Amino acid sequence: MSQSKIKRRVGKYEIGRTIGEGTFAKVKFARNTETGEPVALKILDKEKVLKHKMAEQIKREIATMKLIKHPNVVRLYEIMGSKTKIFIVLEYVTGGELFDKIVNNGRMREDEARRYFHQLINVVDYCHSRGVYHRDLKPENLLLDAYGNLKVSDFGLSALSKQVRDDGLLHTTCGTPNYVAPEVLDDGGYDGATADLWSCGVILFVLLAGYLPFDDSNLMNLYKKISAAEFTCPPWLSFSAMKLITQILDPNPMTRITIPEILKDEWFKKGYKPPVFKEKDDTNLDDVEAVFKDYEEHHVTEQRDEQPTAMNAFELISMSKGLNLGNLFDAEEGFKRETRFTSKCPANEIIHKIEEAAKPLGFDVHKKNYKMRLQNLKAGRKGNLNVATEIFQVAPSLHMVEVRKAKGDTLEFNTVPHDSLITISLHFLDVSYC
Ligand code: ISQ
Repeated sequence: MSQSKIKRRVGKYEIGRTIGEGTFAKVKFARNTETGEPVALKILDKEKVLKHKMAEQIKREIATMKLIKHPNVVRLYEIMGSKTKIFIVLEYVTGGELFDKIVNNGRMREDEARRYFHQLINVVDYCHSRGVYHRDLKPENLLLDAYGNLKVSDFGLSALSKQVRDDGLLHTTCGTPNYVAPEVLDDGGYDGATADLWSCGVILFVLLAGYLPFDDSNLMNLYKKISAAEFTCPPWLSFSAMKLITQILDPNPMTRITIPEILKDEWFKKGYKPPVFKEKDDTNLDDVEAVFKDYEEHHVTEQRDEQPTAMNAFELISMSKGLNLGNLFDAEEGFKRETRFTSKCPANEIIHKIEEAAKPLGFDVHKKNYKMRLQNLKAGRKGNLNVATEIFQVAPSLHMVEVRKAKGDTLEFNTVPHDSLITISLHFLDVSYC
């Protein structure tokens, strides 16, 4: 927050707030200034990509992704490069993460879970038939559009889910591997198709049970449970759902059920409609070539305009889900990947109160201008939980505080300690939710 706001532009895109973060990429909300269309902009640091010798893999994966056009996959529109960065322009979806539904409402009814599972299997089948494997299917990659349809992100971009650990080396899995197939954990080479199916089985289990099939605070025990496929179905599961899950969560990839077999399964077949979509094959890969050959004449310019504005009503609306102002002011919505509230307190006081609330909860607090990063030193299920907060001025005496998961587990973010932090901050501040 400041009296003047920096507006960043990359080529024809005006860059907004951060909506996601990973090791190699930051995802920002952006708007195409020519068409007004909102997009998600994945920003990679060229130096980081080169340092880890990932340019070839990322180039190959981006080129493949451009060819994937499926109604349930987040579209990759184009890629651009500047002197120091690579920008991947993606479809922007507004419905949040699928698993927020579980966090807010608990497990799903079988018909609802089946509808999402149909869409997931359709995507996985389509991508596998084109030789594209996800290799990191997990809740963060399962988004929803404004109509409640599944949109899988990062299909084929497995390089971006690699992690740089403290040893400086790249690792494919990081934190606890709740969704990862046993053969992937074994590290002895695996087939991408059967491994993706295992992750689909874990996802189906969570939708129907409301909790994970394999979980243990001790990593070794968790590995053992996954390797032995040691899980128990909850008593409310129908026999046919239980049968399908058991066939998917088969620790032996050679005998694990295949997609053609799933399509014939009794539980799966109920209400299934094969996907119908028109695929226009007008994809051009010149932009991918230009970025990775680093043609200077193709570099987009990064501009920063100093604007004497605080956040206006349009920006506020754009931060709510779609154009639904109800979401902006609905206090009952519960906690998600991000939560916003407003306060009439001065910005410095808001920062001070959040810091006061965060420290006893085990957060290490880093402050920079009106942004804060709260790092939970007690490791969560997916490594340290990081929470980013940012303060925006909405009116001279009104601020909006955004609290966002920066790293870690969605389920954990939505329970302790994030909600304790918000509850305590709310107690100190004169607030209402956005
Ligand atoms: C598209 N829309 C919203 C959020 C996103 C996060 C990551 C990748 C794509 C996205």
